Amino acid sequence: MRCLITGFEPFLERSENPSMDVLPLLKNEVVGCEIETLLLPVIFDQVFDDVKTMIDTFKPDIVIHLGLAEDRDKIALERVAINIKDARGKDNIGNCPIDEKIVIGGQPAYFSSLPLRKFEAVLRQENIPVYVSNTAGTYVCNNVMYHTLHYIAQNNLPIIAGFIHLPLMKEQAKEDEKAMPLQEIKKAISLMIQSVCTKALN
Ligand code: PCA
Repeated sequence: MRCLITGFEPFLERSENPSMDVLPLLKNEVVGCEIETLLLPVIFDQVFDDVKTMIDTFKPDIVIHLGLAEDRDKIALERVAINIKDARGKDNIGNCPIDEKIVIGGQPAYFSSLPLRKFEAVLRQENIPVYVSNTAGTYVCNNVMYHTLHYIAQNNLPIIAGFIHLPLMKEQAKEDEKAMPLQEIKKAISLMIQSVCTKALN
């Protein structure tokens, strides 16, 4: 099994991003699964470039995109990506698209093909706060999720893919902010990868 995990650079007023910090902790974490990681720019027009290259060359069985949602206090398993760019703030090169389509002529939305309820159950068992979220927003995270699912659909690829939003990590949060220790975030992601790899091995 090959698994591509992506994270994001810091953006807007934050100087850290747990989805970036967790990447180096994931390599060789899951027996039977070859994990590649990729750090993505928070740039609407460039975010999919390296993902596409990695899908074509590494040929993953699973793609899991990770990003920060600082208003969430649980691991958020995103159900759906919608065909809209509607930025609440500028991306990292100053673009701020409003009401634009991600793919002109593309379908309105794609559902995640990751086993979200299985992930939810695996994390609940370990008492890690988690839920299935019905919006990935309309900023760069939704954008990459849409692009990836669209590319997989268009090319009929045997890949399951989706997006998971992370809370702030304790190490970066102010005292009054909701957050999760980086080690717990790492454990959560490893458990989810393990659950899909184990299923494939059986
Ligand atoms: N979160 C942003 C983009 C990068 C990230 O980590 C989002 O939720 O769209």
